[in-house]
Amino acid sequence: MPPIQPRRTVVTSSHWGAMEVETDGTRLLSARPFSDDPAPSDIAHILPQAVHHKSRVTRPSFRRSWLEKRERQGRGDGDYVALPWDEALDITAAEIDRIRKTHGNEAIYGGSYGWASAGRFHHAQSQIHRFLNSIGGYVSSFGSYSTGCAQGIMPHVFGISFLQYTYSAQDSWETLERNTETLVMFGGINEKNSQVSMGGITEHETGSWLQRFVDKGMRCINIGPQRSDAPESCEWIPCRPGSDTALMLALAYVLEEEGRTDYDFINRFCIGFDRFRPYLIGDLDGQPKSPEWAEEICGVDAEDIRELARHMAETRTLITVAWSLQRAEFGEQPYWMSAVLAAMLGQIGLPGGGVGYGYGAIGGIGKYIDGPKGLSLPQGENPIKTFIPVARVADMLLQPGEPYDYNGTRSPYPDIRLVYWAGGNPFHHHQDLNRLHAAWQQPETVIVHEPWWTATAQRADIVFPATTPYEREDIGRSDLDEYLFHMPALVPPQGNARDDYDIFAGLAARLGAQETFTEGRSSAQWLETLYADFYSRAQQSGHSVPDLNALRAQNWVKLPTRKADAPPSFLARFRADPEKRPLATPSGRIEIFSETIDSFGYNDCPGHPVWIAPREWPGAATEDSPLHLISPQPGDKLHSQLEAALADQPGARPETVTLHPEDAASRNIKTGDLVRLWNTRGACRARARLSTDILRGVVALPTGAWFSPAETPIDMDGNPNVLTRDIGTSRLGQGSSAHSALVNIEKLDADH
Ligand SMILES: Nc1nc2c(c(=O)[nH]1)N[C@H]1C(S)=C(S)[C@@H](COP(=O)(O)OP(=O)(O)OC[C@H]3O[C@@H](n4cnc5c(=O)[nH]c(N)nc54)[C@H](O)[C@@H]3O)O[C@H]1N2
Ligand SMILES: Nc1nc2c(c(=O)[nH]1)N[C@H]1C(S)=C(S)[C@@H](COP(=O)(O)OP(=O)(O)OC[C@H]3O[C@@H](n4cnc5c(=O)[nH]c(N)nc54)[C@H](O)[C@@H]3O)O[C@H]1N2
Ligand SMILES: [Mo]
Repeated sequence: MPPIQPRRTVVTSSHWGAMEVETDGTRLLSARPFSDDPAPSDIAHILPQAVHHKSRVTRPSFRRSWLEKRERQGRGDGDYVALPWDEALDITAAEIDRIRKTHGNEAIYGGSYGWASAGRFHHAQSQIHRFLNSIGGYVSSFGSYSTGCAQGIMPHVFGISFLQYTYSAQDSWETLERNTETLVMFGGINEKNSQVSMGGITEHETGSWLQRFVDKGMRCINIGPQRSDAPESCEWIPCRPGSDTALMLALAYVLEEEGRTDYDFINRFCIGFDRFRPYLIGDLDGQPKSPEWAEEICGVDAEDIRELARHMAETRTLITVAWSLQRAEFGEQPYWMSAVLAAMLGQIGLPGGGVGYGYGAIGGIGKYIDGPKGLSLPQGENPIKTFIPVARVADMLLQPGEPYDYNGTRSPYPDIRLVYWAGGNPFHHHQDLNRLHAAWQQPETVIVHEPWWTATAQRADIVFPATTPYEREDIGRSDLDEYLFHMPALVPPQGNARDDYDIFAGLAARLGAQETFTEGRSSAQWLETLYADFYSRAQQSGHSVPDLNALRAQNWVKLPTRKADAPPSFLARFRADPEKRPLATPSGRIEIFSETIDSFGYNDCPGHPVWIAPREWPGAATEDSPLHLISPQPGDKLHSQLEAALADQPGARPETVTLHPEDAASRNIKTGDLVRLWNTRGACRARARLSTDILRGVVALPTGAWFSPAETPIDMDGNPNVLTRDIGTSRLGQGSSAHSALVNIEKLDADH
């Protein structure tokens, strides 16, 4: 019997915020948000039920037909054999060794996308990459589902990586409050999404900033399919999804037509306007991109477009663009065009003006934090240089050896024999899951580390039970947050779960890579080493942080690293002196026309921004698929995490789909009705909710339900990714096109 410990409450960090977690040393008893958080997320409350849920993976498990006959077929059939750790690690190491010796490390896919958990040392992506590097390398992935397309296009436009732009080169909330007069938000700035920030967010404040902006008289305009993407006090211009580029072009057209383009700015700081202008005014294709032209496409009144363009030209205007706009077919275009529109307004580099991305995506964006850096596990070097754009995983598995285009390169997909995943749930996050299910039958072996029996774990040959952050010691820290946390183990590992680190160390030892992977350290020793490095770097940069033992005693500390005034951004410095501080683009300027992109010869992403109608969007609706599906992030959780316990709540599953009363009426659907959504790719159930806050012709079904196909086949819990299309945004960005999908919807009888 373990000694009975007194109840205690400990603060720990998570991607959705800090939590005060009560434990008796054996079980988590309750979890509530950190009391100093002014606008806490409610995600925490379900944590104890999730951690102790019956769907935890408790033992190393092998799919029976793989274990007995090495059969690939049957992934997802649920017949598993549990084995003791030593035997499980022996079998797994032998299989990894067989694959690397027979096919080379280029046959191992370790892209392993996913958010996993906060906590710096036990970060699953760093762990798996370090392990795979230590045994000879792996095929990796580039970019993210969040911003993969933007990461392709934006460096061509501004000469800086998109992540650097969005996380560290945008104006702070304080700067916006002082300077911005008009905030034009494509896709809104949604407080729901700002609950989350990778690596942790302790004080949530996005919602309160928007309220302050409105209160001080800033004009805040939400453009998009849902009113709920911004506070009610903001204006809403309903606009069809997928059509934003046309609206931006029309705004640009008005500037040009009315002599409001800032030619001083264009001539001094940009290149290629002369190549773009003939397209804009219609000299190139006979079609002026006028407000009347855009009205047909976007459903926005032409006079409203004119009025907005004038207002933007006359006031300090910040254009913000949600990441969702580039998670769609041709997502490069609204991103590029928003930059061109901002350039024509001439306010790029002025405080509170220009263009910003993802202010509503992640709670940390808009906070300027000047804190100590570091605290991540070194991943080593990957000798294998082959990678894929992250969202092309099913294409890779289905088409080994086939060439594909990406950002000016053409390469064959590698021939993958082993898929290794830790810290992500592709059967939640990938598009067209029925297609992924078929692709998943290709590799010889699939290995997954998971705390829970997710749909991905259920499709692996080998499943290792991983601990959650509440079962191990770690440090919580994010560059976008001013807090530092000691995250102690609150309960013992559940079942026979092990830390990812210990699983990899066990495999590395059997594969002759023990020293390379562990450097002779236990996880406790790694934590000491990483923290000591962080501590001395902090000292050097003039930041005072407690040493590890002091942090352990204090549990958490708030560092004085929040600054209202960020130093001038790279764009402000460029504006001040474009000759001395040119951008890192080929021209040294903002590229309205890019010779580089033009030279790729892509008709799905030509040399300047253009409107191209997606294959699936409201304008292409048919009788069979009359409605446009958007699949936003869920408000009550992070992706598919904690789903096991959430799904147990009465009425929680299937997931709720929001639709307009007029779309519902013709189908006799009422709020609370069970419905079926379908298209040629798949079908799922959902629970209807009627709202006039969504554009007619659009339905919104959040992500996050575990893929749960029944025989019919219909996904029972409502995962939108059985409906979404698995195509790249274009040959340039090859991002996920999750938000471009047409569907049908009908009422289901209650017994379905
Ligand atoms: N249709 C549609 N699809 C989308 C999107 C969309 O907008 N529409 N958005 C996309 C975006 S932006 C993203 S980021 C993805 C998110 O997709 P994912 O990041 O894959 O989603 P998560 O549910 O966070 O998956 C993390 C998994 O890691 C597990 N885990 C947690 N901690 C640990 C740990 O310590 N060790 C191990 N081994 N596992 C752990 C969790 O149980 C969970 O199953 O979804 C994408 N999918
Ligand atoms: N609570 C919670 N917050 C999260 C997450 C979570 O899982 N849960 N995930 C986090 C992650 S990983 C990411 S990447 C970010 C993503 O952040 P975003 O990409 O901003 O999030 P989405 O929810 O996909 O989209 C936001 C809104 O964009 C609108 N939209 C969709 N298509 C279009 C379009 O074509 N045009 C216009 N104008 N609007 C459109 C939709 O109405 C949608 O509600 O969110 C993060 N925040
Ligand atoms: Mo994301």
